[in-house]
Amino acid sequence: MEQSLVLVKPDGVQRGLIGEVISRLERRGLRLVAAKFSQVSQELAETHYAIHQGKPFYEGLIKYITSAPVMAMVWEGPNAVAAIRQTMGATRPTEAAPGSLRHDFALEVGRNLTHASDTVENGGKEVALWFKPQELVSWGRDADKWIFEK
Ligand code: DAT
Ligand code: MG
Repeated sequence: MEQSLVLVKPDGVQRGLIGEVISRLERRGLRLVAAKFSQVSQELAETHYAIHQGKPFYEGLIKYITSAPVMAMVWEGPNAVAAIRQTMGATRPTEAAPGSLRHDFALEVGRNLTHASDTVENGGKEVALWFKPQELVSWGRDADKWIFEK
């Protein structure tokens, strides 16, 4: 099953939006696999955002993600990566589709509430970076057959 890392970033946690993010993903039909509330270390932040190293916003990004706790989760489902990115909305809140989280709750790219993996391959890598294999729960939901076609 396709999996994505999802983070409710420090602004989302401080603004009391953890429940809103979880609610939207649950409502969409995605299945929760793992969750932990934690303070992100400098080392984890730098590894997670290694691809952005050297960009003008990099230092601010690391400061932001390490500034307060985050809610880190793994969600799965058919087309989970694309579905979750759509539920989050475009990186820049002013370009995010109406009804998406970033549209409905954010204004600035540097305070855009959430992170979600951008490809299936990165989903796998990010899940492995943030969670130990034994922290991932493999389970069946009674409603799965009404949400997942196969
Ligand atoms: P996304 O989080 O939608 O995957 P990304 O991977 O391109 O976006 O960038 C990671 C984060 O870095 C993004 O959520 C917010 C920040 N960011 C990206 N581009 C930025 C910019 N031009 N100015 C400030 N922050 C930026
Ligand atoms: Mg990204």
